[in-house]
Amino acid sequence: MYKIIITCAVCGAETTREDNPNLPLSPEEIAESAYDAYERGASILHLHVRDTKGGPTQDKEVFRQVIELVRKKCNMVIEVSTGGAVGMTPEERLQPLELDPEMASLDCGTVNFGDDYFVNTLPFIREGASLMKSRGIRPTLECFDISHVDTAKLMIKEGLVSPPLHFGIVLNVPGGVRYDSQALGFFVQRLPEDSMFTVMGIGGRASLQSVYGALASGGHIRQGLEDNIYYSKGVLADSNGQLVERAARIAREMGCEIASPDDVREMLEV
Ligand code: KMH
Ligand code: ZN
Repeated sequence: MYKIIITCAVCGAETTREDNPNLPLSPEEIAESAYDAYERGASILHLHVRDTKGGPTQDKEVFRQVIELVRKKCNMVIEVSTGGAVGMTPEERLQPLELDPEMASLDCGTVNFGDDYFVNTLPFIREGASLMKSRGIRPTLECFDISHVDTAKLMIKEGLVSPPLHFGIVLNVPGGVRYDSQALGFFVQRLPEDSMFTVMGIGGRASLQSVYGALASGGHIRQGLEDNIYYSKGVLADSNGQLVERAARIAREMGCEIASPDDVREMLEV
């Protein structure tokens, strides 16, 4: 039995306090919420940051501040987002890579994002991949569509991404591929041999389904208020840690061991 990695996506770029009043926004709140998630089983922090008004920013100085605060508390692996928020420029989005984090998300294609669309052109993906390669940053190859898996394979063929491979299969973004076990199975089947993957389900139902889906298909788990604001139908989550704790409990009940940050470093060679 492999060790299960739990990533916590603590605030994202789009979730607001109106959606869930427990959303962490300031650097201190984000770091505190990440630490709570770590104590309850998370080993990777998927990190977005917010400006002083609570809006999304890719300002590397804010990332630096949060990373320093997290580092004072625990040794979680930090995966910075290069997705940022819909509408941000490529230059803006890639800024946090300058901090040489251990990991970063690399979104492998364009997708509807509610009434918006999230743009990831081939030149942008190549630029992100080559920056990550030159800086020794392990990408999480986020795929919202099967074509994105093929794009990730193209990056591998072009020598811009190399093993160990870690994919993020992102299902149920409004306007994207809906979550169901057949869709998840098809994605998994299309991944290169020996890939590791984390399943991300957006929205309350899909997020909980993704925990079971990951465990059933040999993948890893992501939870957090970026993906889902609910604990159960109509009941808001009281924290990121609460969602992580449930996922860790389910994984343990299925006989799995939860990976520590150092296990992640070994598994993903970060
Ligand atoms: N906020 C979304 C538009 C990522 O972190 O790489 C993109 C996103 C993906 O969250
Ligand atoms: Zn994200």
